[in-house]
Amino acid sequence: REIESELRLALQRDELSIFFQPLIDLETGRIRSFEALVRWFHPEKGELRPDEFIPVAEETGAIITLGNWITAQAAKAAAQWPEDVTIAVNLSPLQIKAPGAAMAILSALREARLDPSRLELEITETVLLDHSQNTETFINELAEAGVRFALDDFGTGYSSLGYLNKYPFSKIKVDRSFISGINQGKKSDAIIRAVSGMGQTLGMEIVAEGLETIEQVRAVSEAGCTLGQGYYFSRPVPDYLAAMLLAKER
Ligand code: G
Ligand code: G
Ligand code: G
Ligand code: MN
Ligand code: NA
Repeated sequence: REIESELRLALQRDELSIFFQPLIDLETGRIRSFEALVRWFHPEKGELRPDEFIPVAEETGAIITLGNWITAQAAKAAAQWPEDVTIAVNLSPLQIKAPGAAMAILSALREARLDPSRLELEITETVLLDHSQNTETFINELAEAGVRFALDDFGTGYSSLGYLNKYPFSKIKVDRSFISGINQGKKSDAIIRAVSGMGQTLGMEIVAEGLETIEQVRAVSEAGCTLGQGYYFSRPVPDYLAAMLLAKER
């Protein structure tokens, strides 16, 4: 396919870049973390979203090189930030199962001189579904080194409590479909409240993602979420703007 060969070239031509979206402490209003989100600026097609090319990279195996590059770039950017600000990186299931996956992440951290505790890996429940030994080893090895884990898109998959018991997640990210359901006469408010209560009990932070309005921010704070992310606070921005957002508040 066209996009397949173009993606190979994009890697060589520096058409990819990492954007950063802040996670805001809902109590203090300060930035606690940024999520790394990859972007592809195609010379003819303009900006391509990860939904359009990550699946292609997964099919072709390019996700391994691409994923390692993303982690390395994200770690380098985070190394420039204040020490209490962390970086979150999304992982594809294929990345986790690749041989040497944990090692690649640890060496990216070493190279960037970023403490492992400042990296958070976002994984979705689908990753955990097949109960692969590789996945378990990957998570345990990195957790041992101090890397944190966040369960992404929570509520869209199986939402198994078994995963929360088995793996050392420090955050649960409530999927934005629940946030957009707030005040819509749906049960979203109650679900967010229940997940927050569970998180509190388990010592995990609950992130509300996709916050677009002040009403949503108020509702999720009220429901017990401790962190918020979304266009209400900031869109994903390039590294120099992320640094400026941090400089402004410190
Ligand atoms: O730049 P660095 O040495 O960290 O790159 C490691 C690998 O990541 C290389 O094999 C490179 O081809 C690949 N890679 C993936 N995406 C990009 C990109 O957008 N730019 C560059 N320079 N390398 C990329
Ligand atoms: O950035 P955007 O909201 O368009 O992201 C769309 C989807 O692509 C999300 O599910 C997000 O997790 C995923 N995504 C964004 N950046 C990365 C990345 O660097 N690696 C992987 N594996 N997925 C990403
Ligand atoms: O699957 P994941 O949660 O990693 O996806 C993050 C995606 O959500 C990114 O593509 C990002 O651009 C998008 N996003 C971030 N904030 C908002 C928001 O407030 N509204 C909407 N609609 N999308 C958002
Ligand atoms: Mn994510
Ligand atoms: Na998510």
